[in-house]
Amino acid sequence: MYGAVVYDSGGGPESAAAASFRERKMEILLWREILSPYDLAVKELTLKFEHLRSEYRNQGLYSPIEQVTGRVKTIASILEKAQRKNVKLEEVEERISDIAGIRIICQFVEDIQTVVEIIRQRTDMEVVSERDYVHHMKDSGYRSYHMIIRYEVQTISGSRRILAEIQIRTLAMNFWSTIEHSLQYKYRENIPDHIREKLTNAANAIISLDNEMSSVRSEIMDAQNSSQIHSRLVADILNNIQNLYRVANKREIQKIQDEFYRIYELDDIEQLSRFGKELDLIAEGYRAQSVEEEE
Ligand code: 0O2
Repeated sequence: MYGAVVYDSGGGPESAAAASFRERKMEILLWREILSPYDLAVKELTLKFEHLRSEYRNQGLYSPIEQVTGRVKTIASILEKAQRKNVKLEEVEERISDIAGIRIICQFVEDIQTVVEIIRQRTDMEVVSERDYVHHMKDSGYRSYHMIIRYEVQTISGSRRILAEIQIRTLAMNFWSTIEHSLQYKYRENIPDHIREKLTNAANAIISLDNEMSSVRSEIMDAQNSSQIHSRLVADILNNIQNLYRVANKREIQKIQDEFYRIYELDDIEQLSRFGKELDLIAEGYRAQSVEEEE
């Protein structure tokens, strides 16, 4: 049969199974090369969104981004989607826009729009298209905001502008879609009617849950902000005390420490903040003193 027996570099005959294994290995190597820029894009984008989250938190601000995850679609899933959508292999990179996928999870529905605006304003991502499944729920009950972006990565063969998909949704929407996705995987698109019905009910419950949470959003945000301010204050105070150990005398440190425990137990953020400022002045005094001594 044509192509059934090929010859390896050693000149001996190679079995059809070995040849097909070798071809598959080459294919996998090729896919690895194709997917490499997508892997880079996922890493970079995840880092960038995570960094935004830390910037908000470090400045004591509420972050519209709660969690960020990313993945490169598996080869099997790319091939399955290409087949389902009748996409030729050479068109895969242009027609399958979620090879690189980022998921941004928010606490509240309102945060989704904030994240969308942030992405629209960025100069390192060009928004190609958007789909609002938050306000236009899919028949399945799926809700999420999708943005397809073009993103530039630098590779050893130069720069590449590739497509990536960003899915933005609330924690509650994510819970629903994760469960539904695993059922789709199990039932391969043929989810039994009684389960479908339960999923629809759950999707409606998710809408109510998100609405309920939105109605107490400002209270929740206030509580989260003060808890963040509290933990930052405590971290700064402990850091100052630790530094003072090196320069101040033991009795003074002991007094500062006792005072800290006393105020900490009062659970009063105003007093803690005042104590923190006083400690800053003491630490500043020691720093000035050590500079004078060095001179
Ligand atoms: P996976 O396994 O998550 O990668 P289209 O442009 O409409 O022809 P496409 O690209 O499927 O086709 O667009 P769409 O509908 O916006 O879906 C893109 C992704 O959104 C899907 O990717 C899913 O991740 C998610 N999604 C869409 N609909 C549903 C749904 O009903 N349930 C769940 N759980 N997720 C959904 P993939 O490649 O289908 O899957």
